[in-house]
Amino acid sequence: MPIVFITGATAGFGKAMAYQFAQRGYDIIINGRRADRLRVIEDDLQNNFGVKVYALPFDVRNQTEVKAAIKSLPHAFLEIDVLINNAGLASGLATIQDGAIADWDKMIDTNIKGLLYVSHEIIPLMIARRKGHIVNIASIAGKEAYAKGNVYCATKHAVDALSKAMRIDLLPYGIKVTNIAPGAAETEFSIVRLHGDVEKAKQVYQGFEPLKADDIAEVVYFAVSRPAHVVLNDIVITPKAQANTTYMIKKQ
Ligand code: NDP
Ligand code: 8X3
Repeated sequence: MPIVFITGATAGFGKAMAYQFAQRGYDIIINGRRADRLRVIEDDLQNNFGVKVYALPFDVRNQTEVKAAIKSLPHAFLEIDVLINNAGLASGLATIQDGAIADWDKMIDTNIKGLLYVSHEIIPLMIARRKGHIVNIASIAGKEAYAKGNVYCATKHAVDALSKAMRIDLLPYGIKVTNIAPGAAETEFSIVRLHGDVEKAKQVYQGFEPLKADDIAEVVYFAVSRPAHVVLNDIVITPKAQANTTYMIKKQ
């Protein structure tokens, strides 16, 4: 069975992708910091879909932890066919002059450095097999900046650039790279961005129908399941009400 490694699978897109790939018979490595959630998902996937699941809790920001965790994978899970770099977050929504350094560090460390740390450990395994597919979850925020999005947008522009760069560097090894750029999707994303303010987070998605985590998971599975000679390079997905990062029609 093919193996998919999903970072940030305790919630949102990552969790939906774990279910999507399990339904299609993939064995799955799931990551996130909340180990209790990983255990529940691991049991559920194994019981419902009969696939092999390995819960691998670690913080993508900690390079030592990332390296040790991936090194500890059992032999049966080392032939990773698909890496989905999904773990990420926005922290704070503020103008550049009002931004908090702690928020900036968190976003840069998770969205850019975390993605690099995980990729650094898994790419050699793919190169050795001359095959693999890396899916980077970027954002529409990586296509255009928007008010108060500054550093989050910068991190997602970096993901966009890394997808392009990986595609070039990994071309000789037959490794595919797909960049996924979603618009507004209702997950735990806004709760995290707004530092736990659940009510304010709900308001972000009022007046229009946002994307759901499953909408993204379906597209990721579609991209990964194309024939061997086909690569979907870059996919922007928005809800119908959203034209770009700034122009959105909301009903009052
Ligand atoms: P959620 O907050 O629902 O999920 C984020 C996931 O990332 C969680 O599983 C979380 O797990 C994990 N994560 C966060 N930090 C770390 C870390 N340091 N180490 C390991 N795992 C971590 O958000 P989404 O599902 O919406 O977000 C997934 C990705 O999609 C992110 O990269 C986000 O930027 C991007 N995105 C989201 C959009 C949206 O509108 N929702 C639109 C465009 C892109 P845990 O807390 O257990 O560690
Ligand atoms: C999340 C979508 O538009 O809030 O990446 O930045 S947006």
